[in-house]
Amino acid sequence: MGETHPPLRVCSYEDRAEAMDSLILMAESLCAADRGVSLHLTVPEAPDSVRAWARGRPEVVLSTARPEGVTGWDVKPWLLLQELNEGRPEALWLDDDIIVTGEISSLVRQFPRDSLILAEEWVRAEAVPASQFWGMPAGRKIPVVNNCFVRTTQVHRPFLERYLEMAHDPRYRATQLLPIERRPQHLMHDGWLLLALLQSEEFSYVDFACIRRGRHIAQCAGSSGYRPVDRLLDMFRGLPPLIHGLGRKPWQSGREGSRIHRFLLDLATDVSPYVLAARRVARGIGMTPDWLEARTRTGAVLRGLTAGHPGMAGLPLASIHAVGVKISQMMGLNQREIDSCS
Ligand SMILES: [Mn+2]
Repeated sequence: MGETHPPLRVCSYEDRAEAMDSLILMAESLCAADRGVSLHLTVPEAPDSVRAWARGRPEVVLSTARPEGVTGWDVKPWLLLQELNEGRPEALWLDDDIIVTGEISSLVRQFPRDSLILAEEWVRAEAVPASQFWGMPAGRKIPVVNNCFVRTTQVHRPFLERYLEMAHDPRYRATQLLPIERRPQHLMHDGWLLLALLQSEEFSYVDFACIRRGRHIAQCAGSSGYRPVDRLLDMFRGLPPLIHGLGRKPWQSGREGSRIHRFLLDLATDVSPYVLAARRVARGIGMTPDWLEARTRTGAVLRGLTAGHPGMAGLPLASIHAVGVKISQMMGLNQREIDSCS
């Protein structure tokens, strides 16, 4: 007889009106793909669309009050601590720009019980030293990780409390008001608070692991965060259980740049694995947001030829892009470029 586990508690948060569709699509995809989770969504003043969706899913708890003193900047440690403080053995933060296509509760079980589980970044790079700024001597070198996926257990409470404290720091808060290109590296976004803690001597005892880019999560940054070889293999082994639409959001229409630049961005959006996976979920529940429609004729053709397969439609573009990325890696990709996609 197999071991039985309590449902894995997943939490997420959204307070931007333009991101409500993506929140519903993440939540719907998670509940449909994984019977082993319970989902706690915190959506201050949730619109009717979110309330109506949640009513149809008994495994979902929707909190509509704004937690006191919580903003978009410190929400992750705050929500995770809330779940752990209520006595749950573990809690997982999941970004809402993700589509879930497989069980993540069983994915989590593949890792050591008390590992802090994060996600591999779309590129491999070592994180610049960030702990010294916080007065913490460095203890170890770590790779840049992506905190779209943060699985914590009771042993991580001191870590999360410090993370929350750092998120309240006025120096961090002031930096978050600056445009991204003016922020120093070590204060770029809340992921860097987590990296600083992991680097520090004080928290060097925290055992952390990452879900794998490609096999476990498609990190859809530009066209090749989800590599051509993985796209081909996934035709046979199935899509990765998580598809993350990091970087530019398809519901934000950028109109800057030259005509060709705009065309390429629109085309990349049309064949984005995140957008195509989101479209499948939306169809299943009769949702038709504009941002899932093709913007270019080429994109519509590629979708048609591949029956809208999330990995295949973008394969030609990803292959061209992968060559470009190889060249920039040989020339030394700088960290700011990596960060601008988180
Ligand atoms: Mn994200």
